[in-house]
Amino acid sequence: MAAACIFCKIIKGEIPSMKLFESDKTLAFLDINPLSYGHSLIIPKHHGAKLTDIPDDSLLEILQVTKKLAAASGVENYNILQNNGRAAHQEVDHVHFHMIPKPNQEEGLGISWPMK
Ligand code: IU
Repeated sequence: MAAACIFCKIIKGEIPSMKLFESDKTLAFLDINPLSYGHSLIIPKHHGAKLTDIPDDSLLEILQVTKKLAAASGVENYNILQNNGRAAHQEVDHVHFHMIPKPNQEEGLGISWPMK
């Protein structure tokens, strides 16, 4: 845990979030500024800024949780996005995977892309 990290504060419950899933290694919650309905963040509880800072077992669980989260929500079309570094639009220095549902084209809606 990093004292000043906002996602560590969310993990500790010091900042509220809309939690979707929690285990000893992983937390999933709704993004506060969603690009589409259901935009979620799946994060390791282990603090690390970059993908290379996160243990492999934690990364594996994140992908498993992301898959189950999409299936449980009935989301069939979605993007998984993980940004590393400012030039790649990383704003929060605690590794996070975005799960961004992509509404049906027929509905005339779309996520903004690229992010930000
Ligand atoms: P990025 O990959 O670091 O650019 O994404 C950061 C995301 O974290 C972005 O989509 C924010 O809306 C989201 N977020 C959040 O859900 N809750 C917060 O308190 C903060 C950022 I700060």
